[in-house]
Amino acid sequence: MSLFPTVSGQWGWMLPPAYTCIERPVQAVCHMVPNPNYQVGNIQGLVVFTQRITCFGHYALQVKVSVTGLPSDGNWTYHGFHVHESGDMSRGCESMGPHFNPYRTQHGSPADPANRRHVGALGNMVKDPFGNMQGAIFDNLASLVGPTSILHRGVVLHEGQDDLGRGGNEESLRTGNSGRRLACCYIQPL
Ligand SMILES: [Cu+2]
Ligand SMILES: [Zn+2]
Repeated sequence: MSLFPTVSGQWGWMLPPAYTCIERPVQAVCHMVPNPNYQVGNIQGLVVFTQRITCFGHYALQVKVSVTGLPSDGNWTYHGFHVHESGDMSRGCESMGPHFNPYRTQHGSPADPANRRHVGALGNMVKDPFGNMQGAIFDNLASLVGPTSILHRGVVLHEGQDDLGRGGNEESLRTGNSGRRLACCYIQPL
């Protein structure tokens, strides 16, 4: 016996298809590799994206990051961490293009409203004095479904700190002055 009784005739159009309302967690992974165009340190890492998709919409995207082997001067440092437009790593991290920016807005902080940040602007990740990075981000704009989906795009970890659009120059509103690309990866749906 099926969940919905069979209704035929003039009322058949009222039945929802059985798959319209399935609650599910969606996941994606990204295996960080050093930028072949700029090899510093001995970088390895993993980014895991998890999001609950429900019948009524979706929850914030959880981004878990763990990276080791970053070059370190022995201090805690901030590093720009973004989703870039393309998943293309054929010419290293540089071929991943600019920040993922479907709404054609200026660069900003993940706390800024959607019209004043890039969808890919996930802000900064903190590196410890030993060259390790461990942490989680929740983001309300970047998603694994819909128009702001980051699937098949790229994650780039930068050498410098993202000024979150507050740097007072033109580059700040484009890239956050995060500097060179240390490592990157392709966002692969699980
Ligand atoms: Cu970036
Ligand atoms: Zn940006």
